Amino acid sequence: MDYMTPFTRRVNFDEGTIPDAVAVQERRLADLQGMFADAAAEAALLPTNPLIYRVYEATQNPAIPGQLRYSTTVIYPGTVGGEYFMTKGHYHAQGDRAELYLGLVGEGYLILQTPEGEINVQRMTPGAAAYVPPYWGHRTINVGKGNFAFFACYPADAGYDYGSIAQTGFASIVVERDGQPQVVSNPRFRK
Ligand code: PAN
Ligand code: ZN
Repeated sequence: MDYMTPFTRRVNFDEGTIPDAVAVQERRLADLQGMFADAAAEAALLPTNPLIYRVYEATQNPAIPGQLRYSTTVIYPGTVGGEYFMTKGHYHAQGDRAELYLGLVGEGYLILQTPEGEINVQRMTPGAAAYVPPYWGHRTINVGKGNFAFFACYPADAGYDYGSIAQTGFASIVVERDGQPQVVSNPRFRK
């Protein structure tokens, strides 16, 4: 038996970062082009191409059954035409793979959607352990004034299907109304 060597990575609970991450991915507005409901507001912001979020990957564990990977995501505060900064969102390429999120810093929403377009929203604050069941697409949204960060642990072979979300969007979006987050239907949702 070729045993894998155990290891530990430290999560910074104040920042929501993984300082010794094996990879850090940056997602800017250009990477989310076409995903915000207000196309004009998105186009107006595009020249400055703001940083929306970073993903700190703790591992590059092999993408095979039985292995796990874990990471943190830090979403910066801001809106595009009143719609809060958010992740691209995805289904798992292997749809039956679940995932666990744990809120670390700030306040966010986890919005989930079935392939049939059913929506579910979970509020995430530090300590909230939110379960993403098999088959639900998922996106996180920073609805606070500061950074929103969470930890994620998922089967290493889950993979990412970004294409479905890029095509249809989520049926609901989260916008700022009178300074408060509000879940409203997405005018650009294509089923
Ligand atoms: C998370 C996400 C991370 C970034 O680790 O990948 O928060 O979101 P996007 O992948 O949608 O850009 C996860 O759900 N992994 O499966
Ligand atoms: Zn996922």
